[in-house]
Amino acid sequence: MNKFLSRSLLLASACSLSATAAAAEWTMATPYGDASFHTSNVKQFAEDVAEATGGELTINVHSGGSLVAHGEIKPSVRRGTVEIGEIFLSTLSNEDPIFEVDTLPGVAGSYDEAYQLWQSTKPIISELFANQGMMPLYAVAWPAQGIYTDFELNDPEQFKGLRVRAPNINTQRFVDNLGGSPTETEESDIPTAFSTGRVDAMITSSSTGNAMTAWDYVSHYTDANLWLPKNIVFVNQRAFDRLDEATQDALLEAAARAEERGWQMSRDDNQASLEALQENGITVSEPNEDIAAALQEAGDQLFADWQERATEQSMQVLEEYQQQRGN
Ligand code: PCA
Repeated sequence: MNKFLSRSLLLASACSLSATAAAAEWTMATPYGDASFHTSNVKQFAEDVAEATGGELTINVHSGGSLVAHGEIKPSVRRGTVEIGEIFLSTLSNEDPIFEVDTLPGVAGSYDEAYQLWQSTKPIISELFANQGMMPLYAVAWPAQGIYTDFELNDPEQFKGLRVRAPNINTQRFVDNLGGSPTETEESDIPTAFSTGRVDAMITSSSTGNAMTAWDYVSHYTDANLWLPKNIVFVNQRAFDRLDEATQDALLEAAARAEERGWQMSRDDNQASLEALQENGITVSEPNEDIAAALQEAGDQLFADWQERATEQSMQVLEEYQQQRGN
């Protein structure tokens, strides 16, 4: 090799080395599939970050639990084997009851209230994440939860023994209170749960019903406006600290935009999904009086049980939120 060529090769490799050292590449694990608006939002967020940082930070999104199963996403981000993740927040309820406050009936029954609840609980939730070396970036609500059945739901007796798919523990307790038989099932396992006869019904949103083509398994959606639970996106603090300040700022700014966009996407997707369900033959209706009363009773019991479990700090946060909400 002549002298000139070897010098330019050396230079070239030095340049690419410094480029790799400066630019960060992150792995992001999410639990929901590509048909979910949360996943579209995450992907847009990753694109925004790449653009705003001029490629200094690339986030590679692995959706639908394809890289890490839902239950392993938080531990993986905590360890730092994955830098950033998204989860259904209330799945952390066994760690602290504050994580399931958004899956309680009567606490927040509209997008505005759900957003206010997020603002009120964000400091305590951020503190709990910080204690484990992680930082929340943003959270977005799902549309209100309702009940999918393969019959017209018009009598509370129909809940007796009904095998209902639920996305978290609190929803399972709710089904129990109604006299049904709950099973916790990931979104990706919904089709198999129905086709193998493991469940007859499910509690989830218009959006998930639409994304999972609920019309293949059920005929009715009772739009019960139970609660608006959230997904949360969070980062490993050490990975964040390794970024230079400009990149950190760009990431936080993109996260703020993702949060704002996500709440609007949720509202829009709710409308679009309710239409899609009906276009595909699902009967959508509100609960009749008897069903509404049964849901109320099961919900009151759920709330009373939560109060038993809640820490003083969580109770205080909830009371402050309720005062701000105006009752
Ligand atoms: N969809 C997710 C969580 C709540 C929702 O609407 C699910 O059912 O798994």
